[in-house]
Amino acid sequence: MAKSLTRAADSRAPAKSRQKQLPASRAESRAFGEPQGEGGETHQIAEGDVATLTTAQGVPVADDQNSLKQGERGPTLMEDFHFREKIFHFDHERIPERVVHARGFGAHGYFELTESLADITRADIFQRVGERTEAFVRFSTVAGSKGSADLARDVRGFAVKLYTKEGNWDLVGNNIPVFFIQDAMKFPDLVHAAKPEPDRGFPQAQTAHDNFWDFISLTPESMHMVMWIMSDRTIPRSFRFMEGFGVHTFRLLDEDGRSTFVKFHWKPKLGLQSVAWNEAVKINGADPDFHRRDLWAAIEAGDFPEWELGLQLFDEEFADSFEFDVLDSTKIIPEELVPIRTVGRLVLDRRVDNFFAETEQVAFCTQNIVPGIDFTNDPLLQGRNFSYLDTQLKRLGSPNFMHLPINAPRCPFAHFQQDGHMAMRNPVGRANYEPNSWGAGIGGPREDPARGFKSFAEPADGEKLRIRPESFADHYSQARQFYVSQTPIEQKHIGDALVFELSKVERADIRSRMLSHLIHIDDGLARTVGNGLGLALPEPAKATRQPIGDLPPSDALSIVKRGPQSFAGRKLGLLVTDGADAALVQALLNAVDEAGAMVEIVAPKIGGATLSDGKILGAHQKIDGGPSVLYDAVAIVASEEGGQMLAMDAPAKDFLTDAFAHCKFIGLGPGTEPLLARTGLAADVDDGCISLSGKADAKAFVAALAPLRFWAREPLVDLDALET
Ligand code: HDE
Repeated sequence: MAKSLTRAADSRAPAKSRQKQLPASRAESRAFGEPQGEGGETHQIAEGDVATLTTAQGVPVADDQNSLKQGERGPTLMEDFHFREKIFHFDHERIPERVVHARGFGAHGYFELTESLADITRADIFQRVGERTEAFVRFSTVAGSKGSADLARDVRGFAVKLYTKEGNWDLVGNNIPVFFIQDAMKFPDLVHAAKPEPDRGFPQAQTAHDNFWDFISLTPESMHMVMWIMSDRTIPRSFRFMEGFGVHTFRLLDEDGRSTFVKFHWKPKLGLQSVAWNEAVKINGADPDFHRRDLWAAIEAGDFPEWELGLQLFDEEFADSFEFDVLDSTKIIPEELVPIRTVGRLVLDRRVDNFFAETEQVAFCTQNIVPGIDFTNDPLLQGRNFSYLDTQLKRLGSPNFMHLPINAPRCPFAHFQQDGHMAMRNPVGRANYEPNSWGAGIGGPREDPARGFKSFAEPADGEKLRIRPESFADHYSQARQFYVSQTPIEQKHIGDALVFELSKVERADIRSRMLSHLIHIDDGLARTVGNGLGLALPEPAKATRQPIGDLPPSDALSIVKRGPQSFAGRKLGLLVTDGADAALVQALLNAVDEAGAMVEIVAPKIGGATLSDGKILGAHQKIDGGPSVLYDAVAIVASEEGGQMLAMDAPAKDFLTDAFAHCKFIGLGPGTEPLLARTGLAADVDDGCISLSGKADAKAFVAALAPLRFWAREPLVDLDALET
């Protein structure tokens, strides 16, 4: 039986039976209300046991339905400690959401080293090939609130906490390798401009408004980032199909303190994939939790998402000869110039048990680094090193946030920090200061000059200045390099996105100012956007430095060029009706399963469809709840009567027309002619619409899904294409 069907059953199984699928060690350690008692012993709930409800103080509760009243219809009594405790705790359930990256989703996993870096760094995590280090990863959008939709056009956070044997290392990155600004001083301005406008409190989770583009158009250093955020990178298909980047240049330090510069890259095993903008808008309505659900479902199904860790390593000599400053976070180092060395893999194999305890309370801090890794003077990174610790105190409310299990190191730790709100683990022993003469045991820990963290001995001298270095001054060359590295369809999407966003900007002078920058990036792009906005090209913006016009294109910057090789990890939406050809349906399920992909059955009724063999095939979605935007590709298999029915159903028609408009591959099985006729698509059937006349066609159909989209169709279904 195909994976999908097992999965459907799983997702509806009661919590207890799902628990059984967890790795044995975790299932065993699951406890109710742990830890309790000094020895940390826990009250395990055995299979079949029902725990007695208690107050937080452990008092058994007799009645949790009614508050204590004076008389049958009388006032509620103050002495009802159970009621007061329950409401008090409820009233305090919320903590401040993150000021940025509020909407996120996390999962546990591990990092495994595949190549030793012992000659380059003393970092313990990079020493022994095959060794695994526990990891927690949180993906996020940046601008939206906690409750905003997943498919906002936005940068995605890609924050990785690695619980190494020598302390926690947080690599707090994004899915885009550059940033908007060069100096942390401008971060509050950038975020204010991107967030809802302060007088009206909207728009939510969108950059398509005046304040954002006003700030951006007045900040030329953001132009490289603008190319990335207007590309399909900001509407990823799921977290599993995104790259991650450490963004800044860091240092690796060997035993002797010698430094090698490094940039960190996460490369998804499944390749890169994004959705179309019109699709993103509709996904947000159909399933605002699309990305969360995807990660959760993949892990539950055992399709563990995986990334390779790649390093770009280079020395001072390269840094000095490179056209741009390696401390400038608005620049990349093209992979063609410094190739990526793959040294490990990151696998996410365990979902969280509790969203709040883990995903919400996890506290990433860029200054969490370990011996063998160090910062550079990138002014953005330096500012971040202040900001993250500060924000965690505000958000989590206590300097003891590292006592929370998700934030605590997994290696031994010992220090003299004590007390404060929620201190769960004060140091034991007689001495809480150092130096002391109390000796081993009660005297507490001592520093270790050999093993301890040492900063790179970078010479620093100079005047105190508030300036932007001259070496940061070129804002357009790499923006152009990104643009010319894209395939024509991706270039079109960048143009479309700019026209869409700027069309939401009310002030024409802001639109025009943006155009004045685009002229420096690409003349054709500037004309396309000007045309799309109905705006004449203005004078070019004043450039602080003359751009380098001929940086070579880099294939690594294109999603399409780095797309997947197969349908693995993707999802087919299979629309069936009563009487549909059972052999064909089964062949499709098998072929998708063999490809390592998933299927969701969509049917007119959630109870499923009775196929031609008389058996009922359960549905995952009723057709109104399973629009084609939720799938990477679709197929329709109907009976003659079922096909007639679909042809008069608006959601069924949308299923087909949206899939067509979003350039998806469409499997057209028996019974689809009436639907094609009623939607007016009969004459438009192209090579992306693949006929499924019987079970023999299933394998070839799934093999054809590898490129994911039939982009050749886009110019025929999109008005913007006519205008370029
Ligand atoms: Fe962040 N950023 N950031 N940021 N950032 C936060 O920390 C900040 C920047 C990134 O899943 C905050 O815990 C400053 C670049 C991620 O919990 C805050 C500057 C990159 C996450 C903060 C930057 C990031 C954050 C808000 C400019 C990519 C989510 C909540 C110098 C390399 C982590 C929090 C998670 C979160 C400050 C710029 C990535 C306020 C001052 C560049 C993935 O501390």
